[in-house]
Amino acid sequence: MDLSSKIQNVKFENLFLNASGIHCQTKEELDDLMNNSYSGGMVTKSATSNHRFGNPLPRYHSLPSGSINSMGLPNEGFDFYLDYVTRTEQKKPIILSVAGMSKEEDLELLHQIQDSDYQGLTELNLSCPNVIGKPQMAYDFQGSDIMLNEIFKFFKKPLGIKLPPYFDLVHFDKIASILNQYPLSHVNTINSIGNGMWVDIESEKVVLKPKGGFGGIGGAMALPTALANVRALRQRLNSSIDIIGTGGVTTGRDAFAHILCGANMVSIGTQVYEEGLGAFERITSELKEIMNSKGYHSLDDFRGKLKTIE
Ligand code: RRO
Repeated sequence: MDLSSKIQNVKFENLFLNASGIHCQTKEELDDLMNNSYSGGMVTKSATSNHRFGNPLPRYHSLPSGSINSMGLPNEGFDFYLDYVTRTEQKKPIILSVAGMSKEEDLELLHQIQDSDYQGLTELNLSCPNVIGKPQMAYDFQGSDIMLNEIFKFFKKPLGIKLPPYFDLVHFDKIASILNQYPLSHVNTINSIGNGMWVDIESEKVVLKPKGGFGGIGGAMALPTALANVRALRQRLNSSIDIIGTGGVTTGRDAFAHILCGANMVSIGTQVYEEGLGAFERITSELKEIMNSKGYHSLDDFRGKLKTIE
C-alpha cells in the first residue's frame, strides 16, 4: 500500500503531518515528530522574529467534539526554527511556518529565509485568529494580493500559505483568483475556525482567559468546514498549487474524505494534541484498511474523485 505524496518536488513517505502549533514548538517536540515513523512530514510552530510566551493561561480547552484555543503565537523565535530546519538530520521533510506580527515582519522573515541556506518548503500563516491587533490577513483579499505581489518579487523558494476557513462561495472565487496569480507551492486549508466561544454552565464563565473567551475552533466540529474548503479550493486553484487538508481529522475515514476532496497531504491538530503522536499510527492503519477494502493501492486512485449527486 502506497501512502506517499508530494508537495511540488518534495516527496513524503506518507501523507500525514502535524498541524502547525501541535507538538512542534520546542526542540524536544520537534525531535519527537522527526522520530515518529507514522507521520510523513512535519510542520514547525509558526515563528515570529522574537520568542513569544503567547497569551495568558488558560488558553486551550478540550470540547466534547474538538477544541478551542487562544494560544497567541507562543514560539521560540525565528532563529531557533531556521536553525532547526537547516541543521537537523531530516528523516522526513519539514515545512517551516512563519507568522510575523505585521506585514513588514512577514516580509523580513521571508527575506531571511530567501537569504539563508534553507531549501525546503516554507508556509506563511495568514490566518492566526488569536493575536489582538493582528487581523486574519487572508480575510483581507486586497491586502493579501498586495502582500503576495511584494513577496514574489524577491522570494524564489517554494512558498505556501495557511488559509482561514471561508464560508461563502463568492469568497472561494475571490481568494482563488488572487492565489492563482502567484507561483505558490501549496495552500494549507483550514486554520482553526476563528473566534468561537464555549460557555461553562456551572461557573457561568468562558473557558479561555485571552480575548474575553474567544478562540479558534478545531477538531471534529471543524471537519465539514475543512472538507468544503479543500473541495472548493481544489475546484478553483491551478493544478500547480498543491493542497494540505487540515481540520477535523480524528479517524482514517476523515483522512479518506479529505483526499477525496482533493488533499495532497493531510495534517492533524486537535486529535494529535488529545491522543498523542500515536494518533498517526492509528489513523494510518484505519486509512489503509479503508483503501484495502475498496481495492485502492495509492492515493492517486481516489484523490479528488469525490462524486456529486446528479
Ligand atoms: O498560536 C495560536 O494561537 C494559533 C495560531 Br498562530 C494559528 O495559526 N491557529 C490557531 O488556532 N492558534
